[in-house]
Parts: sequence; structure tokens; C-alpha cells
Amino acid sequence: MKRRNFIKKTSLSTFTALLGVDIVFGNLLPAGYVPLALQQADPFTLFKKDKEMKVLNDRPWNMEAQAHLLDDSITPNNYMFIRNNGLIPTTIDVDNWTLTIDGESVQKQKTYTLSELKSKFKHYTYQLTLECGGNGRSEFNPPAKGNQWTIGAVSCANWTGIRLKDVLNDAGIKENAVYIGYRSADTHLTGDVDKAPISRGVPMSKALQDETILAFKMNGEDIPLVHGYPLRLVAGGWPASASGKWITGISIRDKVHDGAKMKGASYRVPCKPVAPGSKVKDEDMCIIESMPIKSLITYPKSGALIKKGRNIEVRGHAWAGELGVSKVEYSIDYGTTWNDCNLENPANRLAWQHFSATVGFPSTGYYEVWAKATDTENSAQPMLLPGWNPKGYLNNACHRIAIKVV
Ligand SMILES: Nc1nc2c(c(=O)[nH]1)N[C@H]1C(S)=C(S)[C@@H](COP(=O)(O)O)O[C@H]1N2
Ligand SMILES: [Mo]
Repeated sequence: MKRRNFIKKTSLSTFTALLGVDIVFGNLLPAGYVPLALQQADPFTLFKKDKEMKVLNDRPWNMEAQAHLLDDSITPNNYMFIRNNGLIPTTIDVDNWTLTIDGESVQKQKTYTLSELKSKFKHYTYQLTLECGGNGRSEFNPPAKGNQWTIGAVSCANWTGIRLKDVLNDAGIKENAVYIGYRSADTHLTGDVDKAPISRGVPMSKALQDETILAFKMNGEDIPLVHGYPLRLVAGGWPASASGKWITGISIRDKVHDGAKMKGASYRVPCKPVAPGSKVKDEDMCIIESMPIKSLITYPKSGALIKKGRNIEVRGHAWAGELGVSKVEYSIDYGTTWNDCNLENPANRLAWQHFSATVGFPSTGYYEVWAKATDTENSAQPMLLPGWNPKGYLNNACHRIAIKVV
């Protein structure tokens, strides 16, 4: 009798997660066979992204939105940027997925299954802003290596999960705890299974905040595979690199976490401003924590034509890391004069805030609309580039759109 090798259960669940529907007869797929629908898929189909999203890299996959695509108050999956440091896991077995809490400062190392986590701990839902530390990198000079993000590496989705602090407290936190560090299931680009593509973390104070969650749902559904299915750490307001996807472990550390991309120039900036192009000593680099005040005009689309005499509603979002936004202003004269926008309260702490303004233009011709947000500690966005740093992080310059009045 002929023996057929059937596909492993783990690859089957990954295919199912990618396709978003059950594969009927999936248990009969031959080993090594990739379903046609996935073989033929372009990244937009594969990740269910809008065709106007921009692909920055395909190994690893990195994609960003454009400002006008981010007009929704809560970012839907099809407009959410993708940032991967390694290869998306191909062996997700949800039924046997576990999370281990360990490290020097855990009282008792503990391993939970996904269903234990979901049944044992209370569920919470928050809108959380995630911005890549490198968003805006493309504008720096001298240029910084890495994905040349323009303005589209930011999102604010509705995340549902359990509080990280509830799980950490369940395992027990020793008094000498300083930091947490995550482990995840993606693979290093070299394929070396002993190397993590990324393993970052946050200080205990951030780990223990109410809004720092281990999420299993995004916008009310299973998290899409590329965004961290089946379990994701979400630490809103900090560089999104702190929000580990495909989480399998959290270590409670007795020192600053020293995993991949915690050292050198990775997600670190000069502690004090430096001249563009400077070499900065390792000990003069500081880990990025709360992200700076920033805003984005999501309507109208840059380049819009407006009929003379017509007012338009300009709108967008503003966010300020751990802080709130106290004010958003707009200018149509290159920052010479500013007018207040209406500003809404956030849905919860760490959610972005919506702003709008009715804007009129005095005559026909070319204009720019600039938006400038100020945080609750009175820091405002710089009009043009902020301080240069080796990896091009934290560009929070005012967003500008072009308008033609005809
Ligand atoms: N496991 C894992 N988690 C990760 C990453 C990664 O490559 N692997 N990238 C990080 C970075 S740098 C960013 S900006 C965000 C991007 O999240 P998104 O792709 O869901 O938008 O995920 C973070 N979490
Ligand atoms: Mo990032």
C-alpha cells in the first residue's frame, strides 16, 4: 500500500490563519503543499491589506499606510502597517500554544495554555496607539539605514486581552524585578533557530500599567497572523517594538532586558542632542520610552483640489505616548499664524485623539495645511525635523498636506 505523507497539523493551522477560513479536507493536504490561494497571493491579498498600502520590504515583510488611509477613528486591519524584523511563524498550533513566565525575578516559573489565560484572567479592551520608533525615518539627513518609513507606521486599533500585570502577579514578582523581556515565535532572517529576530521589553512600571495587555483579539476578531496571532503584548504609547507579536514567553528580569534589539543603536537615541552624522558612544545612548507628541492629517488627502470660496473640514488624529494631547492647531501660512482645532478626548489612556477644523482659503492658488499638536506637559511638535539620531527614530515633525484652490 502506498503511503502518503499528510501535512503537519501545525502548518495547517498557519494556512488556516492566513486564509481566514477553515480548509475543508485540510487534513488531506499533502506534506509540503501550499494551497493555491496562498501560492498565488500578493501581499495585499495575503495580509488583507488595501492596495494603496506601500510595501517597503518583502523579506521581512514591511508595509506602511498613507495619511489619508488612516482616516478611521479605529484603524481597521486593511490599513494597519506591518513591521517585521524576522520571518512570520509558520508553525502556529493554537491548541498547544503556551506562555511561560520566567526570569531571575519570577517567584515561581509558570506555563499557561492559551485557554487557561483566557479563562483565568479578566478581559479588558482598550484602543491603543502603536507607532514604530522609526516612523518618519525617511526624512533624516544624513539618511539612516532601515525601512524608509514616511508617516504611515502608526495605528490605533481596539485590542482585547488580559492585563500583563494579572499574569505576572499570578506567577509572583520578586522585589528585585526591574524589567520584563518577551520571547516570540518568529524566526531570524538567517533561519538560525537559536537567534531571536527581536526580544525587547519595558520597565516594570510600564509592564504593570492597566493598559499593558496580552491581547488575543484585535478589533473584535482573532488577531491577524501578521499582527501577532494568537497572542500579542500591547504596550501602547511606547515604540511599537515593545509590543511583541506571537508571544511565547515573558521573563521578569532583575536588570534591564538584554534581548535582541535592546542594545547599540537599536531603539536607542543619543541621551543628549548630537550634530547630524555624529558617532555616538554606546554609553551615551538611551532606550526610547514614551513616544513624542505627534499628529496626522487624514482628511483631505494631500494634493486635493478645492473649489474657490468653499470651506473644508480638515481632520486627523494626535497622540503623545504616555501623555495626553492638550491642543492641536493648524496653519495655512507656513506656521506664521496658528488656529485651534476641535480636539476630542481619548477613548481611554494611550488612545489617539481626533481633531478637526473648518478651514477656509482667502483666494485661489497653492496652499499647505500644517497641523501642530501640543502634549499635556506643553511640548509641541517641531515644525520641521527634530534631532538627528543614528537610526532615524522619533521624527515627530508637523504633518503637512498640499491643497490647490481653483
Ligand atoms: N515577535 C515580534 N514582535 C514584534 C516585531 C517583530 O519583528 N517580531 N516587530 C516590532 C516592531 S519594530 C513594530 S513597529 C511592531 C509592528 O506591529 P505591527 O506589524 O502589528 O503593526 O511590532 C513589534 N513586535
Ligand atoms: Mo518598529
